[in-house]
Amino acid sequence: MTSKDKFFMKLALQEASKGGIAVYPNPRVGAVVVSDGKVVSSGYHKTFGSPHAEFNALHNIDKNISNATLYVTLEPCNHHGKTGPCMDLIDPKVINRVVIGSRDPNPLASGGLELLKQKNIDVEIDICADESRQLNRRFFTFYENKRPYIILKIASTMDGFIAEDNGHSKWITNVDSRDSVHELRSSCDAILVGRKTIEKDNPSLTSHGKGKDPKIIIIDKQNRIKKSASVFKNDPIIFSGDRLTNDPHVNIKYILDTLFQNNIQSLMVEGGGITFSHFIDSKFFDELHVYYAPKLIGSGLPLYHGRKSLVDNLELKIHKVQRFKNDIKIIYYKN
Ligand code: AOF
Ligand code: ZN
Repeated sequence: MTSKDKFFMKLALQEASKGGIAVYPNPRVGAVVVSDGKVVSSGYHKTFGSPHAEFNALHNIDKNISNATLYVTLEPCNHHGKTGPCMDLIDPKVINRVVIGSRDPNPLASGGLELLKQKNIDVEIDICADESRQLNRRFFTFYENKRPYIILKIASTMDGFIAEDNGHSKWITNVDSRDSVHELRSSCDAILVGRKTIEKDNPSLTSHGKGKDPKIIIIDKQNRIKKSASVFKNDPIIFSGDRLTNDPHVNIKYILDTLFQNNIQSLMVEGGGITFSHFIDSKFFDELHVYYAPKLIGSGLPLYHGRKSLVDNLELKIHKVQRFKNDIKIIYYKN
């Protein structure tokens, strides 16, 4: 690694982050070409299905340069997907060194690293790997853990209740908070709730026009859900008694395996309290989004139904605190 490698990789990461949500479910990838210590070209993956970062950085560089270094935040792909393999674009006469942020965890696309070495190109790996992985948390979690990236969302009063004693939870938080939930839904491939949430609130679980709607997943262990519920307009997937056991942990594992097989890269879990608690206890989650509204109700359904002590560590760290008028949202990342 040269002292400049991190510097140029950070530029490639800046390129990658321009990709935004439009590349999803692909990762955000950026590339920079450096010749004689100067950046001569750069590019990033712009939208799902469009050319990869390497193509955008390499396709119009001066072919007469030599000994250039390509910095790319993800291992160049070696597969025919929506576009050709990026490996084929890397000409050893022009590029004699490739610096890679992180290996590609997608087994269909990886393998570029070995091919670069076969082409006698110098390869450096894991330069700013943490940043590259952070930028694509959902993508890496999906392929490495073989399950969707999981966001748990809960809305609570200041005294820690998620509904009144009768189960009613419309509305704890304000309109702005709820708008932000609809946006979050639109960024996820699927949304999961327990049957009771459907019965108590009859939610649509859509993005309310904020973007695409997530696939709806319902846990209904006793096969009791009524087909008149609003969610049935959107053809939900129901996990019911014949596929579930008495062990919530086993059930969650089974549901996540099924969603992984169905290419669901991100899952939002929107309650209720029991489903939320089972996910917390199973430790199958990556982000926890808690909305707090300045309301006190004294009694009601608690946010958490499990049993823990003050010494139990949930391994959460605050990623972001947001304000929606008088509501507060805390986004925690699980380490
Ligand atoms: C790269 N450079 O800029 C990106 C890569 O469906 P496709 O053909 O676009 O391929 C998507 C896969 O390619 C994606 O899952 C990931 O493994 C890799 N993405 N690779 O070399 C890029 N976006
Ligand atoms: Zn590629």
